[in-house]
Amino acid sequence: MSALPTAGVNSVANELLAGMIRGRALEAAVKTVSGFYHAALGEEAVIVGAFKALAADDVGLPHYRGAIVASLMRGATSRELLAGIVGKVTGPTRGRQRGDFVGKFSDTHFGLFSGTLGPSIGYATGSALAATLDGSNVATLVTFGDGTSNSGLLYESLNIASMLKLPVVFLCQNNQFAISMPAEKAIAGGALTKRAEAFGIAATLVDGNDAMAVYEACRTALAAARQGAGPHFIEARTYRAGGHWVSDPSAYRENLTPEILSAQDPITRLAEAMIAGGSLDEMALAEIRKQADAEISEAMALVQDDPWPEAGDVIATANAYAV
Ligand SMILES: Cc1ncc(C[n+]2csc(CCOP(=O)(O)OP(=O)(O)O)c2C)c(N)n1
Repeated sequence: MSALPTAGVNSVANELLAGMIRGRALEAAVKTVSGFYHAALGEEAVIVGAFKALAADDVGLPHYRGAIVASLMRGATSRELLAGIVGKVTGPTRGRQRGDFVGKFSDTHFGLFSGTLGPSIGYATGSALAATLDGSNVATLVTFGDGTSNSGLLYESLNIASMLKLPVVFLCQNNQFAISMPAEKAIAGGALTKRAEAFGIAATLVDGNDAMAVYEACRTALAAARQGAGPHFIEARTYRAGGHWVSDPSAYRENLTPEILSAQDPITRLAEAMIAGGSLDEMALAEIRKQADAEISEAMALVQDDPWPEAGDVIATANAYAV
């Protein structure tokens, strides 16, 4: 069971719970139209906790897995995100690029520009450098997987972020797999926090299935970064409850039992903690689920009727995000 939210933060707990339920419903809808979607099933606490912790002006760069859930947390609508997946003109790229890895772009939110993993860590560091040069009070958060944590760019970024005390939070969404490669067979030295500490960066290991714990760790690190404390590294240890993509049967995994999955499930854990603490009851939980399902089915129905892009518009520009 998750740590019980303390008094005064029940509204945050409610938003985290609703965010995870909406995110899961959104991804369930995506699964009906794309077998190659890389779902964040089981990892919602990391995404929702981290992106809820951002202030409106902060910059967020989500890992590709769950990027649409991160976008949802930053105000994108389920309709535009689904349109982005299906490729309709109502999507963030107006049908020019499939939206699985990106969600919605804005001045403060950047999904992956391509399927290449790692560069967003460098972009985040650049964003934090820009904030420092501008004298602005903006922090940047970037999330990436355990596989991506072996990218050399992370270590260049940790180095410069530490030397220049940049306001950036590096968060590893450690779901313990990179496709079929278990993290324990790919990450030398065990805890990733030790790597960050070697660069003089404060580092925290957090239970990635506890949305409140992720939220608190990120909120604290972002606030400190805004006040000039420099970078912070967070490893949020979670669990990829499904395959690498939704049609991957995960034949290489032996421990994917329903018992393990339900014991770790971040939605169940937060809901149970809230029910035990008296800030939620079964009826309210059912209502949150009902509203999320209704929102997503309505969005999907609208997207089905949305127009496809004109061929000329799709090929007219190399920049999928150009207006
Ligand atoms: C630079 C780069 N190398 C390899 C790949 C191929 N690839 C796609 S997903 C993936 C696994 C990434 O693992 P992780 O960072 O742990 O993220 P997860 O898929 O577990 O969320 C790999 C290796 C890639 N997209 N980019």
